[in-house]
Amino acid sequence: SRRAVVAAVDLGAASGRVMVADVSPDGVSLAQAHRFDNGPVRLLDTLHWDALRLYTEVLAGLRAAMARHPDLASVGIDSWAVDYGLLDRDGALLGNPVHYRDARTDGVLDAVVAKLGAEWLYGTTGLQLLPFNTLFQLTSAVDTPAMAAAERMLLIPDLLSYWLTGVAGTEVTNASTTQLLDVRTREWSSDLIARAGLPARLFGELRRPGDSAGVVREMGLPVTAVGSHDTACAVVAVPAEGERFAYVSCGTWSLVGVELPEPVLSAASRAANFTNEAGVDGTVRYLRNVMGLWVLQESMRAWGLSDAADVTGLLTGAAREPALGALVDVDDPVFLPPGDMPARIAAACAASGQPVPRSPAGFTRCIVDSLALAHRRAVRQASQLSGRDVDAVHIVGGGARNTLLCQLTADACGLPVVAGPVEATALGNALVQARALGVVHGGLSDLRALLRRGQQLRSYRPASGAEAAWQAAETRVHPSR
Ligand code: LFR
Repeated sequence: SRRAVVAAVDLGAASGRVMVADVSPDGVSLAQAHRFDNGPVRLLDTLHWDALRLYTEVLAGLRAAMARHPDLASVGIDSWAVDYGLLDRDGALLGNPVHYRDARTDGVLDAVVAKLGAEWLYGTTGLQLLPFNTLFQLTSAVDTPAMAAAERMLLIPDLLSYWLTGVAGTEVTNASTTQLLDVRTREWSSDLIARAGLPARLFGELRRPGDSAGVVREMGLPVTAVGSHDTACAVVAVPAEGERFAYVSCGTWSLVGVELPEPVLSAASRAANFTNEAGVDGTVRYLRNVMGLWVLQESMRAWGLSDAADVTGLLTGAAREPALGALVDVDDPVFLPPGDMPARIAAACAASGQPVPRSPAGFTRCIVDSLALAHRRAVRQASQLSGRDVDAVHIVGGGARNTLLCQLTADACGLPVVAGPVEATALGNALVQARALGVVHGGLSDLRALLRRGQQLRSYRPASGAEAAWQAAETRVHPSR
């Protein structure tokens, strides 16, 4: 057929949405059926996700989408990576999924790396070392009663899909973020699983984007596996022409990198902590996690600010602040956990002999400048380490709305920035479904060409002569390099 209406469920750390996409070879139009807040729930000492509430909201969104579009042909689900639920032999959930920012993994990365060897681990999985990778979360929980009873580990999108359909499966793009997949074969590394002392029974059969993944029992709606990792969907929807582009998938995190046909597993790549995550169509998402707008979101929480108008106010104020004043290394792990973010930024400024920002606008400027600097660093390293020339930087996701960040990223990188689409993740999710349904055809470049028709994109030219100041800023923040 020439057209399909599909639902894209996209769960982020701060909010979830159910979008409806009308896809045809002429383009995609997107509308929101349901949106809800998401966030951690602290029970005693542990940060959790409220998995049953997520399920309830997803179902409410699907009902709303169905009511408006009885011709809905399929649904695809994506979310943030690495987090999971454990199921017992009856398929029951063993405890609430734990949030990746929880402290239970403190020190675990170092212990596992000491045991397995950083080089071997990188050569096997191709993954950057992040303290919350599923490998480390599972290791931290290996002696718990839940683990003893566990028969299956399902990542968040697969868990929701299981509850909707009764069918358990594991989608490969998200599985690649666990640090338990073999980067070459894209199958579970049984060797690594054994050496890490994890039960092999937890890791079930893998499915690929485009595979069918059951039927939502309540409404008979087919589920199609997409890139269930949100970043995999977002990269599908980078509206680039050709291959000489870098992307910043910019939301709670900034995922900064390039798309490659093969992984890069060099010593330099490992030292720079670049990751080779599995993309749609066998591509490699060669990128690094930059701490992202989390730093601003968490500062806003400390200031008692939360809505879109508050962000606009802060950014307007920040734009009037002097450029490249105080700068911090946003990727310092000190900024990872929840808590008083302005206090941590102030401490970092003071420790490096810089003036401490004095107002929310001042802090916001420091955050946005520091983020643009981190984008520069990651774009340049991605290009150098992979040998891929980059002519433009695409910013997709919510951060594409942040005009200050987009302009500063262009200035810092010395490259044109193309901003948008804001809803890249939902668009990538929908396009993979539409292709599986036979409505659109071809590879990622064809899907991207289709996307360029009709998306509102905004271009930013780098300010001339800005590079030297950003080069100097880089030396200030990373003096040893
Ligand atoms: C972005 C993202 C990143 C992943 C982080 C934690 O939403 O999925 O790709 O590193 O969340 O899961």
